[in-house]
Amino acid sequence: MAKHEELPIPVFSSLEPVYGDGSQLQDAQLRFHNFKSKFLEVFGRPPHVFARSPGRVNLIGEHIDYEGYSVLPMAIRQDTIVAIRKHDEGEAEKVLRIANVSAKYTMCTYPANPDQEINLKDHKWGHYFICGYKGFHEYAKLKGVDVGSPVGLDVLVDGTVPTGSGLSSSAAFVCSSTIAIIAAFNVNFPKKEVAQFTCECERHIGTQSGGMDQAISVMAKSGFAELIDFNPIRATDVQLPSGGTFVIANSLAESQKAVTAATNYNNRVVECRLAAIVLGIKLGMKPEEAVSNVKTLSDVEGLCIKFANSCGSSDPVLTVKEFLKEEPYTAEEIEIVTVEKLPSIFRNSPSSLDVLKAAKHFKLHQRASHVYSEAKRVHAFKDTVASELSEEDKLKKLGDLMNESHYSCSVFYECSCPELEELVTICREHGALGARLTGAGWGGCAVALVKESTVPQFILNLKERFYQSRIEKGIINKDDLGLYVFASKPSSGAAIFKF
Ligand code: NG1
Repeated sequence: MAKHEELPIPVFSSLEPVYGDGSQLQDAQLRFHNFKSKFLEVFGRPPHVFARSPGRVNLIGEHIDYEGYSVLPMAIRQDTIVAIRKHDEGEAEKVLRIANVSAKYTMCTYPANPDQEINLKDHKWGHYFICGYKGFHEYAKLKGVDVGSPVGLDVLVDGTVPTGSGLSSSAAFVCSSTIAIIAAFNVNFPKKEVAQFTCECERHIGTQSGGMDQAISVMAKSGFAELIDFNPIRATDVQLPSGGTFVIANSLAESQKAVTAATNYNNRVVECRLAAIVLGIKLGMKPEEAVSNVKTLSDVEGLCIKFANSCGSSDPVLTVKEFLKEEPYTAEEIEIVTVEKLPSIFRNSPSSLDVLKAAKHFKLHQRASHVYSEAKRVHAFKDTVASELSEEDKLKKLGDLMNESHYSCSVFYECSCPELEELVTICREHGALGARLTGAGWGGCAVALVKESTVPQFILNLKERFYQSRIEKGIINKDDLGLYVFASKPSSGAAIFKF
């Protein structure tokens, strides 16, 4: 039997396989009914096909996917749905019209040219669709699939993943767009290939994205979290212990990842690369060789472990402590080691050059310590789930790992913020076995592991301690609370619907 990730994106003729048969299905039926009507109203013709892709919550393994390390997310029920109509070749207007059911997002129009550049200086929500459009064409070309000459597309989008919340609304949007385009062109590809090229094409938006979000959105299976490995992409089912529930709580601080990329997300990617190059050189590589071959901390992990072994340990963090100083490095200090100027090292990556312009110093010790220790926690989490421990002990150990992960994100990776710190503390004070920021951070959501039987009370406590004052200040509406704090079960991955 073909492995799960080698199967194509599933095509369904009804909503049940994705939305089940309970109240979620009823909501979905109404949503798709209204969605179809809206499409007709906006474009005057019905859509040919629909696609959906879910958001995700990352349980553990933060900011390590782009360093080549495995992560452990699960898909959530919130998703993005896309309806699409591909124009006939004869239709005059060769434009992509991208509309949204939410009035907040006005229609975006782009030429049908797949080679167009995305204007990053003028950030528009429709740019994410263009990432998928470009990605599809790039991949089809690579695979020798003839897609004909460019034609217009009418597209309608409806997303329920809150934006800027660390639940991967961007990947849900890019993946559902790409999959809708795939379906509109009547082709399909294995899930692992879609996961790979949607990751690459989301980088057109300017973030040096790691691949976790697209991988889980495309490859998720209902009822399971997934251990996602990279190079090559692989998903292994992880059955979570039944007595625990993951509660997601929004800190209400919006993280604008694309806008703050140069000082936050991409900055960390650059710092990790520099840490890896410096470690490589200190552990015996020639500077030239390290600069051209070392891309990620996983590339020099072997060298770090070898050194650690010589000290009677197997922990790469020991090597980091030995060879990278705790004080932040200046560019000049790093250049003495690399024997090459930083702008020259990153000359092929405009977004990294933006990082160098914005950065005053580089915290190599802290970033590398986080990455190596977090990579270990992911495996400890997976091993705990599979262990013979009692359920009680398992949940406790998983909670501890989540707490350690948060500490490392907050202190070493500095991707938390005051609102997330407050929320995580409140979660722990009210019985969470563990709580941590999830996703890129700098705002967005926390995820807490809570005993199933205490979930309703836990959510009530969060409401009182965290949300009530924000409701009173008018930051959120009390009727919307369910959008900001909810328990989540692992949902299924991307799908195409042909009704
Ligand atoms: P968010 O911003 O939460 O969707 C981002 C990256 C991930 C991963 C996490 C941090 C994108 C699309 N996603 O997720 O690949 O690096 O941050 O673990 O950039």
